[in-house]
Amino acid sequence: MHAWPASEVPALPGQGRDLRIHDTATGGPVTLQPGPVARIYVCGITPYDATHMGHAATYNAFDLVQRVWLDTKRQVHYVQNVTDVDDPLLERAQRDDVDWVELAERETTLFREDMTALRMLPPRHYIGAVEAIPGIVPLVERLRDLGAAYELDEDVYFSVESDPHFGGVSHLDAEAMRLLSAERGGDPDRPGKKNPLDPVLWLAARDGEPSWDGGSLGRGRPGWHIECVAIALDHLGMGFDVQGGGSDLAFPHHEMGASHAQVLTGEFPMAKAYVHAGMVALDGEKMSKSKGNLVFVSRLRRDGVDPAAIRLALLAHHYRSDWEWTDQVLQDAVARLGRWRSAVSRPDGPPADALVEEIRDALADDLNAPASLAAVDRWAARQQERGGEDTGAPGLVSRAVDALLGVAL
Ligand code: 5CA
Ligand code: ZN
Repeated sequence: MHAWPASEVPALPGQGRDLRIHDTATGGPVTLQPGPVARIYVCGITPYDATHMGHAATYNAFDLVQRVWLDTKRQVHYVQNVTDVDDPLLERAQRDDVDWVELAERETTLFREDMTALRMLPPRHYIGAVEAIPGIVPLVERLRDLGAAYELDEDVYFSVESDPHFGGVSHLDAEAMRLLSAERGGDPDRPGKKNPLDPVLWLAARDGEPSWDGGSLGRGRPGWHIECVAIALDHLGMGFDVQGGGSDLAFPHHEMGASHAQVLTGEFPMAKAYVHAGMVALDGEKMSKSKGNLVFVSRLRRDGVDPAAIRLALLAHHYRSDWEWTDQVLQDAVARLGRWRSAVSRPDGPPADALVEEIRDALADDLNAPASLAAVDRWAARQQERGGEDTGAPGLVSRAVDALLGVAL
């Protein structure tokens, strides 16, 4: 699949710091020291509805990861998937009586437009589940040959007990895992499974559902976790730097994915850090396509909201906190954007070299975007109160805010 166009990242004087980030697996901060090419996999959308503020907040967090790395003069190899075949997509297509392929294409197109408008850097490889199927089948076959997968009726399941590290991403107890598995696409109550948590790797063809040639597995379609593993291993290999997504992906998705990959390769760990963004809520409940309590990026754009203000609204919250979208959040962001634009449009201002370092320090410290906004606020306020004589400062601030925060002033 094609991704979306990249916005330019201005070069800044000096160099940023190595990123220290919270890792769900170890439960604490890790300082990542990638090679010259940092490797990141971020789980993509299931395209059955438009991009909402929750999605946008999660992609914003991982966009910042890339910007911090780019500022350390590394390259970034970023991979993202599109879950363009899965139960929720097929169910929505059936409910609305639309073709599932058309639904997925339409929503993926809209997602690309939203990401472009928000200046999110595009992945180098943007891969759909359907196009990944030829790579998924041999992995499932290999898991079966290793004794880590078994058949139930004609479906193929992964045996979680085959990975000695299973549980090491989310650290949940069995009961919590069971509940979350039932909530998030698993089938813990299906009779005949070796362990109720075992996730499906390959689902045999069902009437009225799309299916593909699965070689020795028979016709069918892939399970959710193996999709991301196949794409990540194909394009990044084991031991990549960051596996990212919202906190609702820690279990089962990232737990299962890590186990699949670790059993397949015999290597540990799949990722050096498992990074999870908090959940954005609306009216007290997690924003979710299944609940329908959504604020869409595309809707705000259609209403004339500047995408830079949407981005500032996201940046005003620490990526790890759960927060609530309100009109006030947006109004505050619009006001801040106005103040910043007016500040950088003046011919001079207070020197800004220290500000650039403050933004760098804040972001390198577990992506503390709110602290970086506060630093820019202070510079703009100082300029407003006392002016300044540095003619290079407004341009430098504008470039730093663009390069490090993805906000075009
Ligand atoms: N296709 C799978 C991942 S392989 C999937 O979870 N798709 S999704 O469309 O449901 O979500 C896309 C990303 O947005 C995931 O990282 C998910 O954790 C995140 N996300 C979903 N809802 C919210 C929310 N309310 N707040 C923050 N992030 C969210
Ligand atoms: Zn995924």
